[in-house]
Amino acid sequence: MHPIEGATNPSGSWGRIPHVTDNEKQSRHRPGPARVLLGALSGALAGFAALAVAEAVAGAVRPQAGPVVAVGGAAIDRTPAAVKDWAIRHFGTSDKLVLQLGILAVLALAAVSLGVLSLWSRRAGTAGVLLFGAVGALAATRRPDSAGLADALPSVVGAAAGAVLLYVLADRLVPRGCGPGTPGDGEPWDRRSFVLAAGGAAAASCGAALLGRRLSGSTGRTAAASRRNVVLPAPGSPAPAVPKGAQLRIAGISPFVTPNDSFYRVDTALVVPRVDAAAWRLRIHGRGVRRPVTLSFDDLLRRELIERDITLTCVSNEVGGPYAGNARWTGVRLADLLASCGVEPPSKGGPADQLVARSVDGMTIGSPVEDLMDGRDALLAVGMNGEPLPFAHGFPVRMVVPGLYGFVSACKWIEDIELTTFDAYDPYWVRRGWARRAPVKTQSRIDTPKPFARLRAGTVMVAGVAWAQHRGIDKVEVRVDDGSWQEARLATEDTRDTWRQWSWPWEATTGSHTLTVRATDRTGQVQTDKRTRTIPDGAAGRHSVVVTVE
Ligand SMILES: Nc1nc2c(c(=O)[nH]1)N[C@H]1C(S)=C(S)[C@@H](COP(=O)(O)O)O[C@H]1N2
Ligand SMILES: [Mo]
Repeated sequence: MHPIEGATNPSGSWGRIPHVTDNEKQSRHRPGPARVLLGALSGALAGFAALAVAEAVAGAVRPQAGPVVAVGGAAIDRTPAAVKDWAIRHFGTSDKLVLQLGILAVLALAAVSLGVLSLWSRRAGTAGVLLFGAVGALAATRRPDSAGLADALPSVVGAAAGAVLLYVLADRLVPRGCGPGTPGDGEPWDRRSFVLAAGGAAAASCGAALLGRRLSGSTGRTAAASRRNVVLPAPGSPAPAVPKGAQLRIAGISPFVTPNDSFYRVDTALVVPRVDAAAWRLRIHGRGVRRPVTLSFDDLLRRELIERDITLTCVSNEVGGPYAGNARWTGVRLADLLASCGVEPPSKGGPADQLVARSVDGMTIGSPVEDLMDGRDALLAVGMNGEPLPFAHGFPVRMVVPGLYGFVSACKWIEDIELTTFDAYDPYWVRRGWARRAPVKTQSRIDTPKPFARLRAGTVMVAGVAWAQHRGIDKVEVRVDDGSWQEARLATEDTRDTWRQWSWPWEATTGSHTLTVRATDRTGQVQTDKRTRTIPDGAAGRHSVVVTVE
């Protein structure tokens, strides 16, 4: 370290430099480690200030317009399906946390680099900060749920704050008399002024960050209060009690009814939308809608409610995967609501064959109108297992349709229903290579024993669930290694829209064994053994589990 680096300048002002030789000028272009460190610190502080201010402004404007959420959302929308699949497989529902941490890591690295860069050129450093602001602003305004130019505000204001701060801090690291952007370690610099500016900025940023939390928290609190205030009326058409025999008493089997807090969650939302039910509206319009309507949450609750058990499955579920759940849903029959708006299915001459549901976060999900009006219990659901929908599962209102994968039917946080045609409009997932129409494929899963379990020889209960929503499951068979198929015992059927548990007692013999399961649905279709990928319309193939018997 240069001896003068640590020297205190009592006045806190710049020392005078009487004369600078060319040689010394050269050396000023190479700041020593201490100053580089302070440059990096300045960058980090500027980055933190930019984010904190941006989030505070977003808290006031719209939480979804914050740069991290906006850039993250844009990244999700642009991620190729294969990468998204990989992320879901490896990180499960933490994939979004991983993405957010990744964005923050990139930002931190960029901020630190820009801080060091500004030791040479303050202009380049601040321009870099503004460039990041522009990226955030662009991402925020181009999101499908963007409210327009106002969404650019958080990133723009944040970046401006960060840029000014970086300029000010870098200014204090550059000795006077060297000309702009020629820092040198041999020169005294404004240490006290730097510490004051840096400390003040850090404190102000913390204040902005806290303010941002409070502001976005208050919209969340209004929504939470609106959810607490919901009293679901008793359904005019309640679901019959689940038959006793639908739930087998076997350790390790998926419970027949999936509790809300363990129900799988799949969506593109980086931050779960928190919608205020009191302010929520649903608009129904489009082709063949003779009486377009806009409904409030109370309007919906005043209609006749029905209650149905429906198993929901995700097209991204691998064979044997976890993205399936069964719940008791309360809601309005979508077919009745559509009929009351004058909508007719294509088979009765209606001009629209696709219903596009749009959510508050800009998701679009298309379902065949014919399926929604063919007599099945397609729901605009308001309740899940006896309580208002949890925020993560679509509060205040979502769609649930028996027999269709979630990505073509189960729009959460729904706010708009447009009747159109498959020719005229491709919704979100279709634009990313997934199928336009996707009925659920017949599937079965071994829940127990677990893969690579070590078992004792003797009787082992092999058990799991099988589903073929809206067709029903008629048979499940299990086979050990290359042996013959053995018929499993089926639990009592609740409805053909729900999954069905099954079990088979196995006389396990020592050695390594492969257990395989297959289901047959009520149309007589046996679950295929031909493996297909999840994209475009769902994985096919049979689940097997390898175990060791000792
Ligand atoms: N708004 C919105 N709704 C959505 C999605 C989404 O990304 N955004 N994902 C769909 C998919 S792919 C599935 S499988 C189901 C999952 O519903 P769940 O999270 O309640 O289990 O929601 C559907 N509805
Ligand atoms: Mo899905």
